[in-house]
Amino acid sequence: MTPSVSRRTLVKGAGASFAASLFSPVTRAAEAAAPASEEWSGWTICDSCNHMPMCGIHFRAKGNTVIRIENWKEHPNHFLCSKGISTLQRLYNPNRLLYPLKRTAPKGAKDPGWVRIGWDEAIAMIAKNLNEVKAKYGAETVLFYCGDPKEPRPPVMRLARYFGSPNYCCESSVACNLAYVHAQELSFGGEVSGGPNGKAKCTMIVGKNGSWASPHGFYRNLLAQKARGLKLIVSDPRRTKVAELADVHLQPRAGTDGAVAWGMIRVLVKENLVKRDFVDQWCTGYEELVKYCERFTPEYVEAETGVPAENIIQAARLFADGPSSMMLPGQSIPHQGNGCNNVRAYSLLMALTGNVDNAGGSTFEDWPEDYVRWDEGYTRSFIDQKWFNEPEQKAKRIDREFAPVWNEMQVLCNPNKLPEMVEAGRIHAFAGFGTNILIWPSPDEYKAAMRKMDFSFATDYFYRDDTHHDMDLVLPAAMNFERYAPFGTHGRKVSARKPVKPLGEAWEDWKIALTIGAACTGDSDLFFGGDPVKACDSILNGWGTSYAERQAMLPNVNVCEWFPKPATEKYAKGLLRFDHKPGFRTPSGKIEFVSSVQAKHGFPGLPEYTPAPKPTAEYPLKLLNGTRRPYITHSKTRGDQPYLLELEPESVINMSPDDAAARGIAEGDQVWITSPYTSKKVRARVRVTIMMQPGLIDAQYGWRGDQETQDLIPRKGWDPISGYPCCNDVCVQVTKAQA
Ligand SMILES: Nc1nc2c(c(=O)[nH]1)N[C@H]1C(S)=C(S)[C@@H](COP(=O)(O)OP(=O)(O)OC[C@H]3O[C@@H](n4cnc5c(=O)[nH]c(N)nc54)[C@H](O)[C@@H]3O)O[C@H]1N2
Ligand SMILES: Nc1nc2c(c(=O)[nH]1)N[C@H]1C(S)=C(S)[C@@H](COP(=O)(O)OP(=O)(O)OC[C@H]3O[C@@H](n4cnc5c(=O)[nH]c(N)nc54)[C@H](O)[C@@H]3O)O[C@H]1N2
Ligand code: SF4
Ligand SMILES: [Mo]
Repeated sequence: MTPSVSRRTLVKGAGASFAASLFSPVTRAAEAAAPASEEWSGWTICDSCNHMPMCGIHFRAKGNTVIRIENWKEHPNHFLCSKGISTLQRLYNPNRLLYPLKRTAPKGAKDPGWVRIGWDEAIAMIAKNLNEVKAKYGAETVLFYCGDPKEPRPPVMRLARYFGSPNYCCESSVACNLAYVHAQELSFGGEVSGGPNGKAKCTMIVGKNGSWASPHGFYRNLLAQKARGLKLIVSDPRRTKVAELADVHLQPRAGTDGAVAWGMIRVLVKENLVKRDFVDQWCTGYEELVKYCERFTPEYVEAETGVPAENIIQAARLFADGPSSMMLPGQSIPHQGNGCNNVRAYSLLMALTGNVDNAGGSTFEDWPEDYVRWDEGYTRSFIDQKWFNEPEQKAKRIDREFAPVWNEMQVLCNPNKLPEMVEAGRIHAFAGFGTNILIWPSPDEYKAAMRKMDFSFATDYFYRDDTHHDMDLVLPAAMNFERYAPFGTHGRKVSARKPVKPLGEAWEDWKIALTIGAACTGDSDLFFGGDPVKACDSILNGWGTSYAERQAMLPNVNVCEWFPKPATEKYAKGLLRFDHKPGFRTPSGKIEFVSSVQAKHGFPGLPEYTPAPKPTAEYPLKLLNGTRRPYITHSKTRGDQPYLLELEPESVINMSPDDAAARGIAEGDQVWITSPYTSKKVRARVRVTIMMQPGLIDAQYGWRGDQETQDLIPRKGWDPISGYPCCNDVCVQVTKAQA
């Protein structure tokens, strides 16, 4: 903290009284605003790619203006990428939404007639409308939703809870990586994974391109581990930077991973590489597994997946010679019709080789019992997770029929059938925080659903016409440089921020959610008087610390002793189950090769393999609709951070040299993409690259107008175990556009 700022520190209560008496008060941005001539240091977390934990930003400000951003060198993730650096352009983008807007024209009108209103009017309007819908149709007909922004989630979930709607959803229950966690929970009762670490002899990375999608440390660590002799298996149809380091690069046809995994399982069984003592004591369903794997002979697997038989055998042997760890896919394979089962099949390799919660293998998180990740509410008590898990609440959720396994297992509701649910009268109002309708296949159907709502609002950094056009209210959210909440957790380390004051009349999402909660319920205490810092302290005080204490430590980010020290074999020590008995958090207490929850809902309990849609003469190319690029995040960074738009100003698809040559396409040519599911033609430019194998192209979704690839994906054939759309299971044709 610079002297110029500490002079202006205001002595004002911050959170629970014990914290306030123990520690100095929180420095509030409003009070800290220094004269324009004085420079001071602030600290925040980057939210530009939303993978977690995020990178720390140290900034320099003059008065209330951020003038420079730098690496926060004491932070665990301290190297900023191009997206992080350009968040400064986003902060001062002249198009930012800075005032609450209310529509004055009827929904569906070409011009919504937006007018600026004050916060008092906006909050009163929200409370009145949501409570009216609740009285008329039931609280559960209000859908609370957070998009990819992870930071608003805990208070929005608390708002849904005390408003009384179990229909709380977020982007992670639309798509993203929660289906991978879901797949793991079905077999292991929790997430078990392991990046390349110092004790691993072998690591297998499946459908994950960490060199681009989680850049901090991932690639450097991988290089270091390779240098000390780590064996690396990578499964990825593309030749990524990660795959280029592999000892065995399995390059299956997209969508065929289940066959690869079962082929490896069969090798373990046939070559007596299964750790029988571990399997007999801790797993169920081994006999069924042995029987089912029979059909996945190396010859069949080679024909089905395109992976040479000897590579399957070599990969299985390498993995069995552990300790071995496994990193399973974030969003790639889960976005396939058989995604969950394909992930589950791979994950069983860990159990079969005894590489579960062991040194050098894959481990469960070392978390206190009450803790859940910050994107899921921080603590079970903050969001009252028990309430969401009551059967009575589960029965009111809109995912109960179309994704019953998900409904039973997951606390977050899956909203992918929103259009159908609005049509059926099961959803009447929408409360969105950072919402983007372009994340869904056939976005027009979601736009139409929004138009039919009795009432809807969203908070955002920008006005997005695609999403907001037919809403009743659009509210300005403060950006990461301008907010206190949430605090950060990075393993056992906990960080606070020192922000600038929001521009215009933007409010922190936490303040918006808490203020709406207080207004809807009439209980201000339940929502901390609308104060994000007090809400953070309600969690942090339980951890023996406070926001003020963490802020006073800046720039240091220290361990919070509430988090237990890392341990292995937690399952044997009774550290995983809520009843503290040895075993796993599954219904049987064992690792379930045959999932009892899947079986209960009428699905095969084993993660069986279902072949993915295959290319045809008319649509000969498989499309990966949404692989990450290092300089783009989804739909949002492009116009918001103009520097990034300069790097890739329009939709670019990657294509193999063979496919390009066969179509007379050269690097930079404009093309049309067509699919069997729409009459629309989608425009793109081509990059010709050996990263792609013949028969495969990749694209970025979320471009607007005729570059939007979401229309190419069907609204059927979705994964029945997760209810996720099959963004990566589509076959298309590409033709060169006439000059
Ligand atoms: N075809 C296809 N579809 C996909 C995917 C794919 O790979 N292919 N990926 C899926 C995945 S993994 C994801 S994560 C989703 C992407 O999830 P989205 O929700 O689409 O993420 P963004 O495009 O980042 O858009 C989020 C919106 O929130 C706003 N915003 C950003 N930060 C904040 C904030 O802190 N507060 C508020 N109030 N607003 C904010 C942004 O301005 C933007 O309008 O898309 C999914 N859909
Ligand atoms: N730069 C940047 N970083 C991001 C994001 C971003 O938008 N931009 N988004 C963030 C979000 S929300 C998410 S969910 C994560 C996603 O992080 P990742 O899941 O690592 O993202 P992808 O780049 O899609 O990497 C997936 C890899 O899987 C491969 N793949 C696709 N289909 C298959 C298949 O059938 N089998 C196998 N074995 N592999 C397959 C693809 O070729 C690709 O290389 O990234 C996060 N980080
Ligand atoms: S990797 Fe880049 S965009 Fe993602 S949190 Fe770090 S700096 Fe921000
Ligand atoms: Mo995601």
